[in-house]
Amino acid sequence: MNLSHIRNFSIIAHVDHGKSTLADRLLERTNTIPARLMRDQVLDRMDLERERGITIKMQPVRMRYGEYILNLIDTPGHIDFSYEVSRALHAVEGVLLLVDATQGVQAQTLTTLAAARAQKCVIIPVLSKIDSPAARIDDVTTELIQLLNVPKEDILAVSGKSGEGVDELLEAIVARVPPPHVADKGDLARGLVFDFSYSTHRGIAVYLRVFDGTFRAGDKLRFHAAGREFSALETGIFTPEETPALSLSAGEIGYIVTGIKEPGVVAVGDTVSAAKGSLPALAGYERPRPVVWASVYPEDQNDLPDLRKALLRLRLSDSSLSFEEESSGVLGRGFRCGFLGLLHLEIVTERLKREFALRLIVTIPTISYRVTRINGSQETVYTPAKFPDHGDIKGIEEPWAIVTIIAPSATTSALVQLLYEHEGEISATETYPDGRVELRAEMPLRELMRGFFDKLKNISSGYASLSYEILPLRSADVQRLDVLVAEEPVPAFARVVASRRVEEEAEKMVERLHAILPRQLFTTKIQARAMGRIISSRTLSAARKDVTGYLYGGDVSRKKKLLEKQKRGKKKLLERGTGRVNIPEEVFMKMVQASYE
Ligand SMILES: Nc1nc2c(ncn2[C@@H]2O[C@H](COP(=O)(O)OP(=O)(O)OP(=O)(O)O)[C@@H](O)[C@H]2O)c(=O)[nH]1
Ligand SMILES: [Mg+2]
Repeated sequence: MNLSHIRNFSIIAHVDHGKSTLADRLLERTNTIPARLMRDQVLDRMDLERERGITIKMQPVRMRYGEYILNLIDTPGHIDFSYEVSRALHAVEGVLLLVDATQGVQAQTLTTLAAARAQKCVIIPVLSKIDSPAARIDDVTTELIQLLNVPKEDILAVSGKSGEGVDELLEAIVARVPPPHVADKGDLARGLVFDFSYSTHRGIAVYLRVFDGTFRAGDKLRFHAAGREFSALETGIFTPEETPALSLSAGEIGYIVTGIKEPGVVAVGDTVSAAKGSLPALAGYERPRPVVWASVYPEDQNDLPDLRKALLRLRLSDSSLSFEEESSGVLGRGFRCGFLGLLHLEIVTERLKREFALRLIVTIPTISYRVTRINGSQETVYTPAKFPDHGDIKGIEEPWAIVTIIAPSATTSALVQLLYEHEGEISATETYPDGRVELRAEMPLRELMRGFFDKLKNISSGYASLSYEILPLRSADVQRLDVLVAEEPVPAFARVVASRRVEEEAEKMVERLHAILPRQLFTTKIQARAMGRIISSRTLSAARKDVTGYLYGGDVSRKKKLLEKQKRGKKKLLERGTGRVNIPEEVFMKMVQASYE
């Protein structure tokens, strides 16, 4: 393969700005996908992607354009999947930075642009959706000129609907994206793993960008970090299906089938090279740091091994997922999982349910805290029930985030108010040519995860966009809040909340439980406790309930059956940790389960 004829590029943009639709047109013009197989956003191959109309996973595909080979990687726009974008950027020399002409520059435009610059990718600015009657081509062009400091002629304009501008775009890709640079290191092959796929009979296929030499089927290869050797079963390219090719050479993007079946061996960011070679590992990428945690339990404990298998399998197609086994007295054994955001959490649990037919309990997501105890020892706590007693704590730290919000100017005052309510500290503001404001603020991650996105959507009628990056830990003023039923704390109901909101939260939780907990045979106190003090309390009056009362006459066996059932119920409630009160399953679930409304 002549290197000067290869172009590797990625499409990056804010969510919904038309990346996958533009990819459709590129695939069409290059006859990569036959017309009969073409459909909207054809690279969105997962059911969930198609149903929700969003891209979740990056997708590489190779196209032929005249004498050129174009390797395109389509990326997701949603912030929760930015790890996909960052990995894609390691494999390419250029990006199409798409900006929706009806929307203008949005928060993720800025974040993905910064990521592409950090990778030294050539940036081709492209206005999208220019066919739309709502397109503001001149305004948005001006925005891009300001943002990128480029002449107007550098900005392309396309429609993924009509195909307008796509031919010019293909020419620009060839002209502006540099061919891959390959240092002459002789014949030794070396590549960087950016993704995987898995199939039961062939095991793991690694997706990689080749930087040196040539890979062929039969080669003896080695993973550097994993320290594992294997024999390449097949090399190939993406059409977008995995399609065998005789070899993969420096500068190309493709896959190698490894035959390795056990999960957990191969990681993205690892280097694959000739087993006997002496080339050092390529600079990989950091594992992403989870932002929120939630526990996932099988509804039926017998499904635990299946859930473990499913998580390991899912991690092969989602390398940002992390998890470890844990047990909770109440829910049995399960997994504490780390996610890159709330949408990521939702997508992962949905995939576990669908792709692996599992019935799951997912707990309310929380963030992590770094706690220093009185004796000086430090730990990261990501389960509220494990948060130490207040008397044992010397200091607490929590992650902060810097958020970038772009919003219509009419919402500015509501936005400032919202930021204030969420402990946000505004650090910079800027006004765009079209009057929109860009606002940067620092705030505790905890506050960002407390419904901030939804509230932002509401106050801006959906016109604001948000992006964020995690900052180092800062000192936190938070407390553990416990809920007690009949004077006994229920560990699974514990939460960590801001000191200034502890009373409000306490009231809310007590109210909620009071409203849904059935009356018991005795008067039952429902309380919330923080810093060793009861700060909210309600009393549930007693209800006398005789389970056999309505059975008159002599149906002894039925009566017995009911009593048996009652006994079993008692046993279950003992297992639930509060000996005196039966917290029915559905009440329990309402209190601990995540809900996405
Ligand atoms: N009018 C018009 N609509 C478009 C165009 N391109 C995309 N759309 C619409 O915009 C929406 C989003 O398109 P996608 O191609 O899925 O956007 P995306 O950038 O891939 O979205 P994510 O991958 O989720 O970030 C869809 O409803 C498309 O039909 C275009 O050129 N013109
Ligand atoms: Mg997409």
